[in-house]
Amino acid sequence: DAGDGGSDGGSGSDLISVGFSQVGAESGWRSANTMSIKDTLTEENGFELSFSDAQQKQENQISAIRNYIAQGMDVIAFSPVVETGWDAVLEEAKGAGIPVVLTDRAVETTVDDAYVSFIGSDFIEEGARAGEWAAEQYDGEGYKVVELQGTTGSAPAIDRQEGFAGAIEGTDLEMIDSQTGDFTRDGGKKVMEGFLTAHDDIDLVFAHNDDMGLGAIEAIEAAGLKPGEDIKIITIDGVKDGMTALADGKINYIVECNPLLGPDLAEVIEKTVAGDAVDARIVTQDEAFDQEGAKAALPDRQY
Ligand code: GYE
Repeated sequence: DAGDGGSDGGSGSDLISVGFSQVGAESGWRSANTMSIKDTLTEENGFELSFSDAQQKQENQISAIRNYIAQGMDVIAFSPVVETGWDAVLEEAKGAGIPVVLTDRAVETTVDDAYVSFIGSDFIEEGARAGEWAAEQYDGEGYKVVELQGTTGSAPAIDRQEGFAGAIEGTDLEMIDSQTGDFTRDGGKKVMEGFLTAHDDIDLVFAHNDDMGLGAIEAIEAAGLKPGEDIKIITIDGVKDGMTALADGKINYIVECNPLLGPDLAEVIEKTVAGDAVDARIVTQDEAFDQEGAKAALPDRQY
């Protein structure tokens, strides 16, 4: 069917066909995000979803998007693994008249009107909230901080780093090392092992997501130290495993990043197909949790 860019060619179905290119399955956040998208873009709700996992590789995302263009999907949505390098494929989608929706992560592009909407959190704000909390807690002591960055070149890694750095500027916190752990638990563990070998005076870890913070916990414990006490940990996301570590006192603070973007995405797609106006930017609302907050939130946490 398809091939003409219309809704599902000759099959006669009025489902909206959507091609979704996901980043990968690198973290608990990503699993929850995928679940939200699959649970919302169902046939029952009027969608025919084609979903692909790019395993954190931009070239896989680009070929998935090209496939969706060739198939004449009604709408293409994706969560761009990195910010740059999308101009050609965005131009192709535009040329084919297929609207694009960005979820979760931003792109930097020179293509005009490259997408109808970008749905996701404000990552600079998340980094800033983490930094502000750190600066309040540890004021006056000359604290040494290390940073576990997300995927190099990704919007959340760039923005969280910037937000945190801005918030601790001029405080007693000093960033002594910063490397990418690619948003994975294993990456966080390996980078933290390196930090612990290189520095014997780390007070605080800022991890760009829960999974890397959980990996850092393993490395800290293996080094005979107590996470949350000898070395404090701040993370971003607020998935169940992270919140559990926070409730247990192994993580000290979590800034939430809401992964449940499916409902907003469904609404934007429906409006776009109907020819209605949509907001060009939809900012997801996030909370932040300390130990007590995590204990209170955990029983109702869905992911
Ligand atoms: O924080 C991290 C995931 O893009 C907001 O990607 C997302 C980030 C999230 O791997 O856990």
